Amino acid sequence: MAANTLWLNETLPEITHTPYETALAEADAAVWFPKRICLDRLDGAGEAYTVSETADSCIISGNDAGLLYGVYAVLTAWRAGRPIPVGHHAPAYALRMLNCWDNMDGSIERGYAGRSLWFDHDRVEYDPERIRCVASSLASVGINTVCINNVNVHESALSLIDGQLDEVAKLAALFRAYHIRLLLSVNFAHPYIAGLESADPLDPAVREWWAKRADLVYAKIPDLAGFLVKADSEGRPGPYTYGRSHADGANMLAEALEGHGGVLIWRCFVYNCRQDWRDRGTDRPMAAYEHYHPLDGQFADNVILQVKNGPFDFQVREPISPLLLSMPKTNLALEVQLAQEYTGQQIDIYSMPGMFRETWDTMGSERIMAAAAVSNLGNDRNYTGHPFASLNLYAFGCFAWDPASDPETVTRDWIHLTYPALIPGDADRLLELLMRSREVYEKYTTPMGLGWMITPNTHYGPSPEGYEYQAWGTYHRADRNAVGIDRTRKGTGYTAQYPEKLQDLFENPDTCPENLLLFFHRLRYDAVMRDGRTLIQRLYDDHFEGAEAVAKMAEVLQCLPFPQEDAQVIRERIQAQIRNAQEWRDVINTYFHRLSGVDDARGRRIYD
Ligand code: GCW
Repeated sequence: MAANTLWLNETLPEITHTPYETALAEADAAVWFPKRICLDRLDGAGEAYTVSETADSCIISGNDAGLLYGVYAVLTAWRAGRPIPVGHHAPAYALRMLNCWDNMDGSIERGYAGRSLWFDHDRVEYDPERIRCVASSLASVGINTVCINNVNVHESALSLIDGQLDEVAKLAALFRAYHIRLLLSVNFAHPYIAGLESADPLDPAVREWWAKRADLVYAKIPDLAGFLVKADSEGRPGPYTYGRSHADGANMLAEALEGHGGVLIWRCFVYNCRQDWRDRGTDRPMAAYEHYHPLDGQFADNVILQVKNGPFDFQVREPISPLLLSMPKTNLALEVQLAQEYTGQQIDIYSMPGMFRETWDTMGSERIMAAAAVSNLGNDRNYTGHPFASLNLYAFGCFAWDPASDPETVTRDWIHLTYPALIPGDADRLLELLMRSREVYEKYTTPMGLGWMITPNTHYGPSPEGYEYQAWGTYHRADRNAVGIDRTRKGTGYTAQYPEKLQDLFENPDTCPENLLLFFHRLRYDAVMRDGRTLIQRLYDDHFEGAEAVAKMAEVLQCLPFPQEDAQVIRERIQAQIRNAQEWRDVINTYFHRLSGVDDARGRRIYD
């Protein structure tokens, strides 16, 4: 089967100079660039490149990876109708990672684009053409690391660093052609499962086991980026079993990798997932900070703590995780989720460039040295389920390379690359639709940072009390008068985890950003919002407006000439999104109407 591409038509075949030049020539470089494109390799390292218009050598880098990125940048600019990016370009982070939650049986945890591209039948299995296409697309936006297996490392995945190493090494070679290194999720209890008496990180036998395992792995894959670990989280094993700290656990694994130049990435998604809903003394968003802040400075140099962008779990809107702002002596990686687990599952349209802008704007920490994204890829024909979902992957790459990226430019470029045949007016309409899509989804689901009214487990569609009496720590505690949890210093004390400026901002309902009001505050339905409406009216209005906006999106999409294969998927999915938005609107409005007894001031239909 001929492989489809993501946003670029060119899948560059190899990594030597000549094919780059050929690819550029074939892309009709002369049209936009008066000279032959030459590539010049200087001595040196690093992924940076320089594009110059004056010298004979137009793309210069000290490294083949830099040349590759330079070529793609020039191609992208050309396709997007922008001037070529003359100047010096260096990535903000050395590690720009995709985390795939692929299982060995071919399923993908929270995957919405089909099955795994590289696992099936408990083995490594793939179509090399499709791997090349994906790798080439990832490289075109500078992604240089791919974790191929789920952070929940089930028994069958233990073989990835054992019996199936040769297969993993072959896959690594395919990615390597595009300067992408693999990363592997490992199970903290692996030595114990393999027959040792424990997995205690301070047990010398355990340390030795991991050191040997790392030697074996690196003998086959010398450029492996390292290991990724989810420990003591949602039932996964970890150092707490042995009364050890997460620094003990991470450092032990880091030591095994150090001699090979590998990094140990340790996820900070740790919280009590067996909470009693009656317990008001535990506030889940506080957990990561409570676990890790006291350990600041205790991690080895080749450990990176990977922190989700928000303190909960990839809700439609969350404030920045305070942990990202409070670990001055620890290497950190930001983790975002492209897989639209809570954000429409690649059926509903939800573009993330705006969210990336906000995240990077509030983060600004010098300790962030890597960016990771939970993948939205699968083996669907178009790789991302909804063709528009590939924008999020594209945008992640852009922001991970350059956190100063502009959401509109990124979205516009992606449109030009993906749908080159759209005339300018149509491209503008698509741009506007995509740029607004997050806000629209937010309105018909859970506006103002409320979150967690989603159907448990599947995480698609409304269920206002689905999580209310469960053990996950995800409560809104709506009653007949009010909704939300007071997370100020007078409440759970969560705001105190932020640096002073943000603390003050969030603490006060008058200064708290409106789109986060119900994340930080418990408000009465008759509370008056900044524009004079009551909270309850605002809830009704947002849900009506959100659903209406989806209907309008459908009208716009109907008029845009997409290529046939995409057109059908887009048509089907917008119809599903319309139904989803109506369901959210009606269920949530009815829920609040029944609780509060307050009618919609505009007399619209609320079902009772
Ligand atoms: O949001 C939760 C998901 C789990 C996921 C977990 C995590 C991989 O529902 O499916 O497990 O986050 O990030 O580890």
